[in-house]
Amino acid sequence: MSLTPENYPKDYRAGFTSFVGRPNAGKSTLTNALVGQKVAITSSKPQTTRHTIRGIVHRPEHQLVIVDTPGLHRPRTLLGQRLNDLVAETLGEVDAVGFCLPANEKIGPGDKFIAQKLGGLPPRTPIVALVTKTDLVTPAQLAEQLLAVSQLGDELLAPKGFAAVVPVSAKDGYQVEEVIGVLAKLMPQSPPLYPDGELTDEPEMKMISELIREAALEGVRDELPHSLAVVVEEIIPREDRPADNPMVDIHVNVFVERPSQKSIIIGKGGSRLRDVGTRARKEIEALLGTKVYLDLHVKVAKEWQRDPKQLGRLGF
Ligand SMILES: Nc1nc2c(ncn2[C@@H]2O[C@H](COP(=O)(O)OP(=O)(O)OP(=O)(O)O)[C@@H](O)[C@H]2O)c(=O)[nH]1
Ligand SMILES: [Mg+2]
Repeated sequence: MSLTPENYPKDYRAGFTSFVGRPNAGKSTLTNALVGQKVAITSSKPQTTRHTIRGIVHRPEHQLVIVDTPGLHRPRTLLGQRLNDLVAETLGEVDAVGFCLPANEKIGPGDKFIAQKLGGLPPRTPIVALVTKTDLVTPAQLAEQLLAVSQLGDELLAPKGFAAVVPVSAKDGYQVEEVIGVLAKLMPQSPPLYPDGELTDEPEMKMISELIREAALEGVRDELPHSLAVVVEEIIPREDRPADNPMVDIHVNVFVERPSQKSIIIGKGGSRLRDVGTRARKEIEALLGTKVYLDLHVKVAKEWQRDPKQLGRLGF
């Protein structure tokens, strides 16, 4: 029998945990691993996540709503500022925080900056340190990092420190279930917040634009990842298709900030853009369960990351 708000175990727990951390700390990859399906795009480029994404973890005894957030960093543009504000807002509304720190990188000023912010949260919000990417270090290095992380908590989150320090690898699945268990214990007793089987509340349009941005991020460098924005303009079911083999046309604008970036994205004779389209299309077809024709247009939106009007138009 499936779980409903009327029928659930008496000691059932459900609530929200926000993942925060520096750009690239592994927040989105861990969110996907906990949910068991891709709900957030990931990449080796910093600032991949640009909005909060909810991923829902269902277990018989509890439901965990993970709120993945953009990486916190010293902002250099209006976009950066808006992303930091978004994270700060989110932190006020959750039952617990998962602070992600990569096992393979020394704790730096960026992490201390975040720990200080977390120190300013209401004292009842428990903060769990999640030491990510453990597959990249030796057991000795991991032990050292766990100690350093605990010390960071004792220093900057006094008097409580971290509620727990949990090593995890989203890549090989090490301790993924453990993370769910530790966080679930910190959730309040509550009926389920989402229906059984619902894994995210991301709108389809948003998921599609994100999958295209993920494909476009691959292989670009320097400023370009930051300059990319993707907007799905229309999704139109193709007419005259057999009922058992439908197809949709998806019209998409890919924005960059400079004409030179436009040529990079398009590539020689359009080869790079075609490649991005092919990779994104496969993922979108899997998501929608129908054949897809992707129509990608690259446009220049000058300095959009610094321009309030254009940021608004792009949904920030
Ligand atoms: N080896 C290894 N790599 C990982 C693991 N988790 C994440 N990564 C890699 O780390 C990079 C960053 O991962 P993301 O999940 O996008 O990081 P993020 O914290 O969401 O980054 P932003 O959204 O930019 O703040 C990607 O290249 C991932 O493949 C892990 O457990 N092991
Ligand atoms: Mg992310």
